[in-house]
Amino acid sequence: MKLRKGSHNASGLKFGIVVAKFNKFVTSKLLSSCVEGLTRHGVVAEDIEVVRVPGAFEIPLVARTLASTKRFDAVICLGAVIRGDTPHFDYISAEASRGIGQAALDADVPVIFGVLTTDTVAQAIERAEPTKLNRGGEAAKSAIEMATVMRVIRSAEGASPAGEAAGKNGATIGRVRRRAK
Ligand code: INI
Repeated sequence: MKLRKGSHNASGLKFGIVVAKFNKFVTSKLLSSCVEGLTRHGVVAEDIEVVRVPGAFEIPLVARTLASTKRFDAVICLGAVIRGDTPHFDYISAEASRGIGQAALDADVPVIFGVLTTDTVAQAIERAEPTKLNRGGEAAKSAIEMATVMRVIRSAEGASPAGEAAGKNGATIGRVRRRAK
């Protein structure tokens, strides 16, 4: 059995971030935690590009466009859809999640779902708070892990079946030794 995994060393990697302006009191916190998470793992400010869109509904098109440029190792989508008294929530959250997933598949680049979908404003605030659940920081970590594991998988495509190789950014291409029975 072979084990392929990413790493948390993101130096030299480039990230695009799409952030919704709707519910900015939440999404601005997601954005700052996300940028902080990236830089803490070695990403420099010049390698982060942020695009603002009106609401979560608009995220997928911009995410797909950014990802398709192939200028980024991953694209991170940040938004906050908060349930109200109408079915609006269901349409927007469904379209955002479906479209973000599709963007990754269309562009063949990791696209991370950092969109909160909550019943209440309090839940959204809790999830955006840097000292609490901090979904912006989590999105950054997922993006780094996906970017590095994709590099590993792609570099393994041409590797010899018997060989072991060290991936870039400390990621692992190796063999899992079988345990003796
Ligand atoms: N957009 C959000 O990002 N979050 C919401 O909670 C929200 N609500 O509740 O309406 C929302 N609506 C705007 C939507 O994303 C589009 O920007 C708008 O419909 C224009 O296409």
